Order: sequence, then structure tokens, then C-alpha cells
Amino acid sequence: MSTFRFKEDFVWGVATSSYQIEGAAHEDGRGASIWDAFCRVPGKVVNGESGDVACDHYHRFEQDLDLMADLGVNAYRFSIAWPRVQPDGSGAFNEKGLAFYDRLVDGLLARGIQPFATLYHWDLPLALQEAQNGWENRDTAYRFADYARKIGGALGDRVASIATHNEPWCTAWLGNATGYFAPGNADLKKAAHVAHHLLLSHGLAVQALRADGVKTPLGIVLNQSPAHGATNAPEDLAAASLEYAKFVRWYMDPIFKGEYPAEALHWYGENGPQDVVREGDFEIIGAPLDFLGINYYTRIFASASGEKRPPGEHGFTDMDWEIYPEGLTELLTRLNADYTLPPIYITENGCATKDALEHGRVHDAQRIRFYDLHLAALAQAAQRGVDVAGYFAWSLLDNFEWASGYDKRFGMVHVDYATQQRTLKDSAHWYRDVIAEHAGAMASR
Ligand code: IFM
Repeated sequence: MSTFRFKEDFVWGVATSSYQIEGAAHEDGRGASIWDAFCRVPGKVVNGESGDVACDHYHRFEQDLDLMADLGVNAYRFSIAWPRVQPDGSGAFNEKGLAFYDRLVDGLLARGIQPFATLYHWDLPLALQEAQNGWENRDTAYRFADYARKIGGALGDRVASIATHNEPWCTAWLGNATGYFAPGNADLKKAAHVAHHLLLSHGLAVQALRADGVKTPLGIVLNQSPAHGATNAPEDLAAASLEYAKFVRWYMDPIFKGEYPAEALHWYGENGPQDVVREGDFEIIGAPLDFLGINYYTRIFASASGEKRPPGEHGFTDMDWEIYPEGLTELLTRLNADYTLPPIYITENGCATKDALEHGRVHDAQRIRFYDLHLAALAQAAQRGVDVAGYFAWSLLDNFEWASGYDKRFGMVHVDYATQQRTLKDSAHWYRDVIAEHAGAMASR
């Protein structure tokens, strides 16, 4: 018996993204993405791996939809590969690519599963990067809005929601400040420019979809964490406040308050976004939203004093991320106090664990505990007045974990990459029971 309860129409989902699962990188007219190119740069991805084949979901999606139906989820969050539907990121669209998402959405609806679409989960058409430096260029925001309109027209009548971006912090920061992700730039000013253009593209897309009469709920997905100082010393607390401003408020404040946080702007100094911010941008970025998606994995630990992160009550995942469920309650209650927000979905939450497939079973007890603790923390936030609409476990399948390649497994379904055999892990059985129990409890009310 689980200890948490959610409202009657709570959305129980699983999430994935295009480049991480689809494969079929060179089929049916798909263009190249920045990740196709990045994976070929020696040393960027563990074992030189790529999403060329991944989970071969492009060919096996019917089987994967059956898995979801078997789990009893009522929603599936997926992303659309921009280069699959518009190979160059501008100009002609690719009918075969669009047809794939058509089949996917229809397959979900046929199984009673609500499709939650994300327009951008990091796979920018390579042509836009090569021709105009991708998100560094303001024009890419306008190309994104055109692409959004196309998807709105093609799928808007059938999907349950459209999120513009997934985790723009990762695109901006990991892709451009540290070079850890595609396109691999290590330049703070570029990162600030990219972040601004991502936010702008979000607002432009929302405006364009609304202008086209798309009625689907629209939102954005942000990765967020509370930030804690190593000690209560003023320098540690100041470090935590700055990290929170750079990670959370850098995206939330423009969208919900119409400005960048002064604290982080000060830190960026001459490397900030000022050269690319134009009059009227914040009105576009602040276009009203129907939902906010939050991806939660861990907390930020900030130490100016050199104090190390303590081992923690729940330990660490295979990504070496601290398991800190109470941070989810803390984050959501703080957001609820700081902003006027639309309903919130937890659009990702999960953990990589060292899984072993033995005799057809994967005993991923750590993952079950992780989900259990975080769902309880989420229910706490709901009790404290946060409007929590749903939860998407990351991820349905083991998949291509970006710079970590296939080494890290986040799925509740195990994938044997040599055979593409799917096996439900213990956590998948557990999640099915939780969903069923919840549905049963609701029915007997
Ligand atoms: O796999 C990623 C996903 O693409 C974005 N959010 C975090 C996950 C785990 O690292």
C-alpha cells in the first residue's frame, strides 16, 4: 500500500525523448541533428556511442505502446525530433517524419493514453547550427516558432498538451558554457545568448500556436532543484542563492515575472544576455501558459567554504546524484509562494541504477524506493496547496543517456541493446500496482 494519494484526475505517465530512444537516424528523410554530429566527436560520449539505433523505437513503437498500456499509465510524454519533421530546420517539411508522429499519437489514443508532446528535447537540426550558429542566432527562435506551428496544425487536435522546450538550462549551460553537451561550446556569453533565444523561441511558439487557434494546453518543461548552502555561514548561503538564481530563476523569472534575476545578471556581468535582449522580448517570453512542467532529480549543494556534500540519508544514484526527495516538496512550495503558476506536472523524475538482468528479472529496489519517496514528497507538496496535476516517471525505457551513452540505465523497462528485448523491471511492476491501487481507491470513494 502506498502512503500517498493524489486528486481524482491525476495524470500517471512515463516519459522519453526522441534522440534517446528512436534510432532510425538515417531513415525516411530524417535530417541530421547536432547530437548526431556531437556523438562523432572523439571523447564526447562514453564509448563513442550515439543515438543511431538507440531503442529502435521508430520501428518498435507499437510494442512500446503495448508496454505502456500494460503498465496502466494514462499519459505518455515524448518529444518530436525537429530534424525528422523538418530536416534543415527551415523550409520543407518531411511528410514521412510527420507520419511517424501521427501513427504514434493515434496509437496512444487507441490505447486510452494521453499524448504529451514536447517540441524540443535537444536535437536541433544540424543545418541550423552550421548555417547560423543555432540558438546563438535570434533567427533560430523564429524558425522554431514556424516548426511549432506545423506541429500544432498536424497534431494539435489530438495531443493532450504541447511543451515548447525540455530543460533549456541544459541546452544553454551544458551545451554552451561547459561544452559537455551538443553543440559543445565552452563560452559563457554564448550560453547567455542561447538561453535568451530559447526563452524567446518559447514565447514566440506559444504566441504562434495561440494565433493559429490551437486549443491544446501549452507549457514549458524546466529542470529545477532547491539549492542549499553547505553550512549556514553567509558565504555558503549566498552561494546557494546564486546557484538557485542561475539554475531556477534564470528561466522562471523571465517567464513569470518579465525579467532576469538581478543577482544572476550581476554574476554574468559583461557575459550576460544584454547584447541580445530587445525591447518587447519579455512580453513575448511571458505569454500566459496552461501548465508548467518540472523535472526533478536532486538538490544543489553550494559550498563557498569548501565543505563537502554529506553522504545523505538516502545515498546517491548511479549518476552520483544525491537522492533528496524532500527537495521536491521544498522546491514546489517555494515556487508556489514566489510566482503565480498554472498547474504543475512533474514531467520527469527518476534515477539511474546499476541493473542486472538475471533469469528474466531486474530487481531494481533502489528505483522503487526512489519513486516511492518522491511520490510521497509530491503528495506533501499537493497537501501544502501546490496544484499538482500529474507525474511522469523518467523513463519508460533504458535509453541513450547523452554524454553517458548507454552506460546509465534510467528505465523501468530494461533494454538489451544487442537484441532490443524489453523486460519489465521490478519497478515497472511496482508502478503498475501503484497506478491500479490509486485508480481503485478513487473508484471506491
Ligand atoms: O535523460 C535525461 C533527459 O533527457 C533530460 N532530463 C534528465 C534525464 C536524466 O539525465
